[in-house]
Amino acid sequence: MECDTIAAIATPMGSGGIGIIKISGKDAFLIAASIFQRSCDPPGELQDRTPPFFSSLRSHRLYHGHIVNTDNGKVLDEVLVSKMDAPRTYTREDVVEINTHSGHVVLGSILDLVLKSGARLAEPGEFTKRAYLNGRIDLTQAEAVIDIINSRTEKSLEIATSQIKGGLKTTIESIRSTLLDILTDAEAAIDFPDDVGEIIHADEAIEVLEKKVIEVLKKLVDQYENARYFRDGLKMAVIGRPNVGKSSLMNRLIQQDRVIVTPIPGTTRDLIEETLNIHGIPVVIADTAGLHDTDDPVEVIGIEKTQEYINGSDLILFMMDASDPLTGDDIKIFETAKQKRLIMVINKIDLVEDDFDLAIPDPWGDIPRVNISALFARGLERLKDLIAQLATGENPIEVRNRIVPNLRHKNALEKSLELAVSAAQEVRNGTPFELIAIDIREAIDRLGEIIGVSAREEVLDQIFSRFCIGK
Ligand SMILES: Nc1nc2c(ncn2[C@@H]2O[C@H](COP(=O)(O)OP(=O)(O)OP(=O)(O)O)[C@@H](O)[C@H]2O)c(=O)[nH]1
Ligand SMILES: [Mg+2]
Repeated sequence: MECDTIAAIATPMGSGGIGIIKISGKDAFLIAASIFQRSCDPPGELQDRTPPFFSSLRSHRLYHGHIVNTDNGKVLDEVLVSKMDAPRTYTREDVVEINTHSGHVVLGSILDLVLKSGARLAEPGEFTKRAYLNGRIDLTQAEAVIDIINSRTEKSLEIATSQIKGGLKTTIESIRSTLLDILTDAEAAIDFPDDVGEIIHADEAIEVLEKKVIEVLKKLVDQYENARYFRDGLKMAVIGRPNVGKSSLMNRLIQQDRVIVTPIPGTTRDLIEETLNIHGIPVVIADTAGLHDTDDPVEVIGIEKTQEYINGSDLILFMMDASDPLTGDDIKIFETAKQKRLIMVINKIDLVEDDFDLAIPDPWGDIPRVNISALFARGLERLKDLIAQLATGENPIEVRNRIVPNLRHKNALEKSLELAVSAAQEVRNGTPFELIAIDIREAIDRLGEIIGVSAREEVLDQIFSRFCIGK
């Protein structure tokens, strides 16, 4: 267990009302005592401070005073200091927070002083990592912290806050404990082969596996699929021939004249990304260069970039011009994107009759389609509904209080699901308990990885490296 004392600036750097420096670890009070002069203390006492000074202050209270550089007696700032005794703290260690005025120089100087006084600069996410290592939160809750910080819409925030309450952890713990019960029986059956009939009832074991393990795991995997875009965001590209109106749609959706629109085909040459919120889904939308056969070297690069972007996208808006019949270029564009989830967007319907229907090849008939006019803002709500529906499946909008695993969780859930299904089948087939126990033990380990009871060091490193310093 790490036990040195760490410190970092916990607020964003910049000018503002308040900035916070956080110190956590066994020497947090000693360090703070050596640089903090309470308003009610007689001046000049800092060097004589001994650990009992800070320990005598009441926990979870704010104290007014000044940060003083003891080397030269210089006052760095007027501050409020909070002292929090372990274990009722974020990290479960002794914690001090120094509330200073927020400015680059003042925060930097005070942090320097704290580091000189014996703390080490915290790594990204290290405070939260300690909260996890000291058993205050599990891994899913630690991940929820970073999700809360990074939430881009209210809905993604809702998911993250429900996870920080520990919903996923409780569900995983309950599946694990069911599997542990079965494993205990299986091991007893191995040790006492003569009493197998009394120890394990195959039908019961299968039913428990089905109802309490397999069904629950399947539901969690489904929930990942249905709601992951609220959490992770959706990457979407608008593609089509030159001049069909891609940039006009992008500008409409983000409600800004961000991209140049002209009647000249080939206006957009580079790929331009923006973010927007569609029914709570954080969407990254990219306007792309019109795709067609060309020798223009600039356009060729733009087209290559578009093709690369299509591969990494979750959803493609394939745009066509209602006033212009399809060409070979449209067919080629369809071919490059057909592996992806597509919406056909027929633009410029202001130029055609109301009962217009674009003639499209038969195989395109099943692809969701929407008629719009980017110029006159028609059909945009329908387009947004369709995007949300395609991203989230049946019940797009209701995510409140749902447990939504992330990709790391989902991979482990799928693996344990596979193992549970195979264990149930083995019980059915009368496979020896030695083999069944292997599957069940591995399923338990996989689930343990999610909450962190059996997580490897590199998994932890990967999770905590996503944090900023100071959290
Ligand atoms: N009538 C009408 N014109 C539109 C509509 N959408 C775009 N336009 C016009 O079509 C022309 C091309 O629009 P852009 O948005 O630049 O088209 P683009 O697909 O981005 O074109 P490239 O960047 O060249 O590939 C402009 O003159 C737009 O004003 C529409 O819904 N109706
Ligand atoms: Mg354009």
